[in-house]
Amino acid sequence: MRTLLNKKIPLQKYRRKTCRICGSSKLYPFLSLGSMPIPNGFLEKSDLHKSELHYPLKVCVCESCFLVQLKHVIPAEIMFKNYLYIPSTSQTMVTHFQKFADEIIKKAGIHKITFVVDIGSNDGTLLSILKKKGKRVLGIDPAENLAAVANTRGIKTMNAYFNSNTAEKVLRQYGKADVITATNVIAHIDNLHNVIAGIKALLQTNGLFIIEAPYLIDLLDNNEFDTIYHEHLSYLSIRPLIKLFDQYDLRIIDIKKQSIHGGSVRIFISHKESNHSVHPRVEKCIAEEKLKKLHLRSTYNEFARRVKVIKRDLVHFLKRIKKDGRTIIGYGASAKGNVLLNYCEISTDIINYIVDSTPYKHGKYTPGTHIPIYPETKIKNETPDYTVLFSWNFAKEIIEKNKKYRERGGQFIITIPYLKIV
Ligand code: JHZ
Repeated sequence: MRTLLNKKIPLQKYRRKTCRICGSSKLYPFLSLGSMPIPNGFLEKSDLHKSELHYPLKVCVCESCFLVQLKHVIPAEIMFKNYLYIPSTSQTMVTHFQKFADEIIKKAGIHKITFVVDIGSNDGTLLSILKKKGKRVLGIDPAENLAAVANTRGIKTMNAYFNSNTAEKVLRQYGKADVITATNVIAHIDNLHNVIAGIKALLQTNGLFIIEAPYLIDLLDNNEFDTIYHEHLSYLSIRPLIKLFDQYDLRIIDIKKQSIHGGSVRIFISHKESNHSVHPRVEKCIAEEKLKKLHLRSTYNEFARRVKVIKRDLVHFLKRIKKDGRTIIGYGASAKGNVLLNYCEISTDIINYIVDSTPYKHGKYTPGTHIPIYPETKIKNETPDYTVLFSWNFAKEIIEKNKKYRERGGQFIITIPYLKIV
């Protein structure tokens, strides 16, 4: 596969020299996945002959506060203005958000929550559940296409990036928020200080700021290297976040582990002066991070070594079965799938097509590797020998709904945490 690293890209300008939480310049790089297009940059057929901009994908750990982060920051407008990822096409995600909404409502019973603001509200999936339960809701999302979808569904959504200016606007128009949620969005934010200053201003005295994001320990333990991509600027763990919140007189009061997206954490944050008490789970989590040696270079070097082994084994296996005349397709045109494809240099010579449940992705092509994307129904009539599961995080749901494909002899290839055929 060609690497079209456009010489005009000012890489120097995109490089971060200091940690986004503590400002230290002690950033230890431990893995490079090469250069590739942004993984949600799906292409139209008419784009296929054009060159694509490839951006470096290097990850490092701050040796002062231990935040794992990307070395380069691609401008947010390139990645989020028009966004094709929506969680609502997955039943697992919808059920997850329903349970999350129930948890918020349960807390609401105690703390009289009425107004909920969701940052990175996407198409309004979480807020629509809360709205049905009688809460006043406001979404904030930078994607023009998704903010429009949410507003059409009746979920009031500001098309904006959340920061201290946006917080001021919300304050003026709607008043303070009882709950502010941010699911799968904190990792995407470069200027975390500006965002947390906005949270501090917008949150009620006894309000809750609730973050959910993939957890660094799961990423490392399960070799989830394909979740490392340009959108995800930080790979969250608890200790660096404590340092960040402390500067704004905010504190973590509880942490609940979630199985979603290969292992996530739901973190509850409040003002220090609030009447919330701190759950012992917070100390437990800190202890676990020490035990997992998240502060040592060797932890990251060992992870990088395993990533290279996964690439070698997967490429070797796919080439062998292809040579044997087997047909291979993919399932789930996910961002992480595009990282795997680009990093392993797997293209249409190996994968015929990918099926996906997101209508916005149908008829488009994967960035960098140009594999066509079709609706899931395509494998109702065809039985490719092998299907690579690019959305391994939804393996249960996808395998369950494709029972018949397996009965007809089709097999799934699971790549993460290690190569497995089912
Ligand atoms: P999925 C997203 O990453 C984007 P991605 C984002 N950057 C983020 O932070 C992480 O999530 C956490 C399809 N599918 O969720 C739908 C089926 O086709 O793994 C999606 O295109 N059939 C915000 O893009 C893709 O797979 C199904 O039955 O890596 C899943 O993408 C199901 C369940 C999914 O996220």
